[in-house]
Amino acid sequence: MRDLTAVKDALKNHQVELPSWAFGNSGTRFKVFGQPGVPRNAFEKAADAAQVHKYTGVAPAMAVHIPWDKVEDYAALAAHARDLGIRIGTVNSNVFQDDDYKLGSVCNPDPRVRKKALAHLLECVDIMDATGSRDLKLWFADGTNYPGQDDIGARQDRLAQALAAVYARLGPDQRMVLEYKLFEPAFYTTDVPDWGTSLVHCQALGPKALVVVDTGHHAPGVNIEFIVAMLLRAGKLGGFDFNSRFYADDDLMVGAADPFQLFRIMHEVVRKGALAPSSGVTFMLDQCHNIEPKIPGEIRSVMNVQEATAKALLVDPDALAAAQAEGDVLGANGVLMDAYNTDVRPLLADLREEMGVPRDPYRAYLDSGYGQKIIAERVGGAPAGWGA
Ligand code: RM4
Ligand code: MN
Repeated sequence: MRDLTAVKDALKNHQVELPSWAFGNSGTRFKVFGQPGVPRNAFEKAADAAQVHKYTGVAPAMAVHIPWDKVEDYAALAAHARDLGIRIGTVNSNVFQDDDYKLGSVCNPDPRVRKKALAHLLECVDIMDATGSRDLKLWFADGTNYPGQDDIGARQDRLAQALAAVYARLGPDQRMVLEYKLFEPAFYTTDVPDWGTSLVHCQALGPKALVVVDTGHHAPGVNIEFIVAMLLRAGKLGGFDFNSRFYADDDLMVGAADPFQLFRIMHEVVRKGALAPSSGVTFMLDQCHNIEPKIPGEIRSVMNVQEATAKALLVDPDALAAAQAEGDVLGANGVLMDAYNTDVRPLLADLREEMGVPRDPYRAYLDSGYGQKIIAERVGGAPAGWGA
């Protein structure tokens, strides 16, 4: 039996960061389906993110995506977030939506395009200075579609050069996190396709460069918790982009497709003491709500992360260690499954009551009338979406 006070304390301190873009319109590769009441700008996105925090109590940061969240005054955006009880988190760069980037950004064979991409990344660090954000998230759509299209090694050299320039620009408390994705939009080579490539670059750069694991960015069947264990062992796990996928990068709500995988990942995190904010691991969501309502979708995801985390915290470490040491295969697996099969929803409801938030955040939000209010108020203007 685990000490429930310790489990609850760990859960109270565990924070989930929300992506601003989850509140705007998004879609599939074929169609963006607009929804009424979506934010028109980053200020309104922060208001929606603050709702998720209000009802869950554990989501006090909103990541921004530049230029989707471009504003005149980033310090004012940060102040607005603070007034709403949240903060601006990770700054996500975007070097994949400009005509110039057809053949890549920082790996592009054209030095003019590389320079332009680097200037954007450096601008993102300026924004971090203004918002007080710690992390710059880098994801590159760079790659090639045809054998012979470009030199694989030369592209890595160009990448390393750009990363080094960004690294040199980071302040003492700032970090850069490099995300990988196995394929798409490039289908022959992708310049940062896997955690190994990301890790090699981060290790060459230094302690302020870390790997970010987007759970949707792997081939089916990949053991993500193994990657997590390896990165934690190397002190190189910067954070997660949580979502679910049935195929690849579906960006569905985390814990929707495979809650057991999420539990296994959180078990590695808990086991390595990486749950608390002081561990430096960011637990971010990276989702697109195309057919589901956005704020409830984020609330559901936060609750799914909490359920997986609570179950991971319920694993009895002594019983597990003893079974492992004895080579008791079924006993060790049983310890894990006992925790996974525990219904933690009553525990989480009690925890929320202690924290002063509703026992059922999802229902409380639906009953609050906020969804109807923004539909009535946000009339006119251009709804925020994937376009810059
Ligand atoms: C990418 C990647 C990034 C996200 C963009 C929108 O596939 O997951 O994290 O910023 O999509
Ligand atoms: Mn991502």
